Amino acid sequence: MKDRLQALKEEAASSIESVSTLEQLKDLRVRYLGKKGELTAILRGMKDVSPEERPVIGSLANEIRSFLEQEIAAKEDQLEREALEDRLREEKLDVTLPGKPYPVGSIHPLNAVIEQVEDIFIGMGFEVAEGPEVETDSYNFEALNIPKDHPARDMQDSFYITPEILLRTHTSPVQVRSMEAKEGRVPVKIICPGKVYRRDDDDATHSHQFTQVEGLVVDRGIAMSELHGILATFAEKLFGMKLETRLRPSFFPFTEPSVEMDISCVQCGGDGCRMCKNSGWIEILGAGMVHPRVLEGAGYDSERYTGFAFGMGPDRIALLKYGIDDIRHFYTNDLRFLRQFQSV
Ligand code: FA5
Repeated sequence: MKDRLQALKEEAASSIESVSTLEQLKDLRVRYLGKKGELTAILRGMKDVSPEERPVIGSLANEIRSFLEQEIAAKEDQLEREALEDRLREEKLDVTLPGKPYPVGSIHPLNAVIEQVEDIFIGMGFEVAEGPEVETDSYNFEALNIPKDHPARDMQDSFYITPEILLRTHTSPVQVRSMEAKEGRVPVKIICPGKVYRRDDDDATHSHQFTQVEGLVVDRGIAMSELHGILATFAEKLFGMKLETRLRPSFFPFTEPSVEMDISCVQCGGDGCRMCKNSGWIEILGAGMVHPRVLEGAGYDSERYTGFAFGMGPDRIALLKYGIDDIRHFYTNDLRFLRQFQSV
């Protein structure tokens, strides 16, 4: 019996040694140490062993059992460690590999200019107002002192929806809407960016749909000098350089006096180049003191209050700022064009 036990020990030890999976090891444990296992089967023959030999055989059997249990536990440890190492090897991440490039959009150059304009005026205490793009003839023209026979009211110049409703031709109706909303209170200090529409033929500097930013300040004692100061500060901030500015007399039915503001050419600094048509100056906006009739019409006593207004075209400003040669690039969504403004 001793020999059988010894042989079992050796056979089991070598089987344990040679298994390569945890499954196989489990089978071996059942085969040698289980209730119906080989060691138990040998011990069943104890009844035939002489009483003197029984304790010897018994202790040998226990020794073999605990030896095999230790061997199995050690093998189990080893197989588990190997399995873990295999998994780590398979799941290893190479963090130095370049990532998948996901296309990221960017701000459209026109919107970038509008956002910059907004930031500058907000920094000077203005609020951003909004108004409808589909506007009444009354707000777009009448309330702005634009008489019935003004050429802008011609069907050839504006997009009419009905005789009384049209796509706004400028952002100036928001002047009137903002004053009405304030119900006679001061100060009124707003800018209004937005889309406008005119029946202009599209070319390098004209679009039938373009953007404008309107500005309006109404308070006691507002003078032309404030208009010039604010707009000159704005222009320098927008172009990020020292600039000369000048006001030239102009005409708008809703401002009196009316002016256009020129800045020294951002390309040549005033010496004369193609961009400024050799004049050294570039016009960037129209402005003026709000006409008393417009103030009165919107509920403000023109004897007590004065104001100034201005309107500019971000499309043309963006052409200047980024040296773009054709306004139509802004509206044709050519990715080759738009991708050049990723960092703007
Ligand atoms: C006006 O529209 C006035 N409402 C501006 C104003 C507001 C004056 C407040 C005084 C007080 P004007 O028609 O000049 O003005 O247009 C203003 C700007 O819009 C122009 O300087 C130009 O930059 C831009 N603009 C005009 N027509 C077009 C067009 N077809 N395409 C692109 N930009 C245009």
